[in-house]
Amino acid sequence: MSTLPDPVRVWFHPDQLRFKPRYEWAFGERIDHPETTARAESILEALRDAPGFELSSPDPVEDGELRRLHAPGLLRLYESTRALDRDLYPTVFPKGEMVRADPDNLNHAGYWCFDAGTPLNAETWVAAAWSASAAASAASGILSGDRLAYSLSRPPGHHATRSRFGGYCYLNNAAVAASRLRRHGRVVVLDIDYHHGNGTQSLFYRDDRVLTVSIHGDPRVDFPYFAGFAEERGKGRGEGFNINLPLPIGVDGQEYQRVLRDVVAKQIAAFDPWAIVVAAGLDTYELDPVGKFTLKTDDLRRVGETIGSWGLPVVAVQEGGYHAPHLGLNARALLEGLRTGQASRTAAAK
Ligand code: Q9C
Ligand code: ZN
Repeated sequence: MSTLPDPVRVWFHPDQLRFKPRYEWAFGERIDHPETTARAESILEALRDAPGFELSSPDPVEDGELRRLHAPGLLRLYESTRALDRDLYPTVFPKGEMVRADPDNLNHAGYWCFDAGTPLNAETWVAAAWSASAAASAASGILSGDRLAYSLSRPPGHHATRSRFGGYCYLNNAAVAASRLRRHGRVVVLDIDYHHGNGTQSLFYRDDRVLTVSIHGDPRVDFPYFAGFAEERGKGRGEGFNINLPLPIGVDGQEYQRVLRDVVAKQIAAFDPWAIVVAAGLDTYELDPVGKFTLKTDDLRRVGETIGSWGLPVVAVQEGGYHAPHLGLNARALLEGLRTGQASRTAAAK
């Protein structure tokens, strides 16, 4: 008897489209902001037409759940941004010396920010909160038996730390998903975005129940510059439970696949998790204007197949990916790959 697999739920809320960052600063130049609403629209269009996907509206994540990951001051600042009548780019970033920062004073926003590419306006908070809610609902889908769930998170999340936003990220969506899953056992966050997932790394750095693995462009030459080195392996009981795999620019699909199969697969198998969160950045794509790897759409499909073949439930949380015209096709390829990989594993087990 053959049955069709259940459709993959695509978690998304239309209010995620309300936030429209217009520009960012890159090496002194004002450039169009890469993190556009066209990205999410490209993905929605590609998955709407594809068989096997079903659009679902998330439940709002509660403040208490966000507070277990993010500092009260950061969340309070986001509340304050609702009064903004313009885009705010922090320009003063006080460091560790004695500073008293007031989250009700938007002139102090730089205290909770680490770069100049991540503006705040009156729509930031609503979009970011739904983006995190989508990840939370996707994780809950896994808890009630889904084998694969996709959070169309936008704005992205993996650069957001406990108390700072940056890298186009405000709330750490993948960490929200991982936290829901971690109550039920060991969880891996595998970050395949082109950029190092510094926020996710820092949130679980002392945690031995969440293994964080990030494959990314060498941070000596690419954002976030200050983290993502192989020597960062975790602290305290979390020592050994953070793995960074920085790769040179120009890496292609074959080399990427080799890292996944020869290095990542073994580390994850040794950790023996019950579920995996994929921080699913697609800025490793050859035409991406921000990332500097050269993966093709079929390489992204194979990345999905490899991860799916590990036989674990998967929450894929959208991160970067800035070539909007092909972003939907790439998301679809990754997700179809994940499903094919999972099916091959199920078939082999029978
Ligand atoms: N012109 C994510 O992919 N800015 N964030 C680089 C580019 C920072 C990327 C300058 C890139 C952050 C989620
Ligand atoms: Zn990225």
